Amino acid sequence: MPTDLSPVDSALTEALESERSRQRDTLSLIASENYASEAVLAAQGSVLTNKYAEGNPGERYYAGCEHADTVERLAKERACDLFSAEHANVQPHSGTQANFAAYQALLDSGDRILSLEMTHGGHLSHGQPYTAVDEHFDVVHYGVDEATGRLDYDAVEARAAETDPDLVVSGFSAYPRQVDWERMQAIADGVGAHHVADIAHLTGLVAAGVHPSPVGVADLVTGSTHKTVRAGRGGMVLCGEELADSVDTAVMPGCQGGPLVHNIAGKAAGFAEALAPEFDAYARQVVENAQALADRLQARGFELVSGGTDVHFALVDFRETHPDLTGAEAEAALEAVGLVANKQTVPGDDRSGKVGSGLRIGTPAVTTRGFDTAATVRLADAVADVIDAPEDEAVAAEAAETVADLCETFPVYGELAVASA
Ligand code: DSN
Repeated sequence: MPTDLSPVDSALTEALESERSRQRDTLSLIASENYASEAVLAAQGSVLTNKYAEGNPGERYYAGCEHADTVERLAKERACDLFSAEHANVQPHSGTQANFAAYQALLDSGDRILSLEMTHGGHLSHGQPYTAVDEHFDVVHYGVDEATGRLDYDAVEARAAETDPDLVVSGFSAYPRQVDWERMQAIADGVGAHHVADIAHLTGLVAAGVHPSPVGVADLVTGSTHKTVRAGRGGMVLCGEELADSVDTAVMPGCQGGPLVHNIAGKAAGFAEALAPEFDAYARQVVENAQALADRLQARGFELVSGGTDVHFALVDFRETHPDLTGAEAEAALEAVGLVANKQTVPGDDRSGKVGSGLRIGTPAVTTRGFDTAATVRLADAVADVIDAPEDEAVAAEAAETVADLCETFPVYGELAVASA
């Protein structure tokens, strides 16, 4: 089977080779990114991309699904083992699809959803303006305490009482602290609402027991599968048996047609790796590295939302320390030296999401490359140097040298064929 695209498509080959070089020669600090294993890449790049398999294993709408069935059963069983869930639907194409299916499974059109405001760390699929979620449901929001950057559960409870939602969403994209799932469930119970916990960012930490699990606490748990858990790209919904049929129907035909069986194979491959004992050490190291990063940035005078982190990223707030610097400018200055992070709004931000006054800096991907806390402190110093002097060419040159050295010391992928890398 050809793994080299060059005889048929040189433009595409060049783009893939360039992307492979970019990933090799820069450091991904985007908290939602990771480097999939070669097994996951092989599964996702397999002939399963050719197969239609609407339906569930053993009850498909098409012939020829016996191997797709095996693949999907493996992914479902492994997801259930990994997250101690009774039922897993592994067909959602993304975390956003998983969330939409969860809402479809639990709500009627027009019902009210209470979720975290996006500028405070929520996600688009929790019902931000212009989304299908906002179009189909009545969405209201809660926030974090702007002074502490943390959830004030009493305030969330008061907001739930005030807004009387049908569903409460917990689990976030840019909240650097542990979530108290039991308290969120109690808040939902208090107003007779359902509770969906979105662990898209936390999958790997939850799987490894480094963050408490909402499985068995919330009605439904949703997530993407390619972030901290490092499996094939896509989403999943976890639940108890009593909601299994509703969830399966909400995914297909509710909001999707044919599943992406090649990605489901990637999920199966990555879940097997996350079930291996070494994965727990990886997840612990992700958090230790994030805390080392946070400590070093604070020692260098930076302000962090909530004053630190319990999870896989630190969220820097420039408003006090670098009032003239935007998140977008910081992102660009860092990218120029090979440090790829993302701008972020911070609680109470006056700047838009396209600019932001903060930066989210994550450690899942560099930890996959083998970073320990000493390497992470070097990385933190390079980040701090560049942000303190974004126009200084000598500083940029030195940071770029540090990045090159770290990339060489902690390589990713080696000599994979371009079509697989
Ligand atoms: N885009 C992801 C993130 O960066 O948080 C969420 O889907």
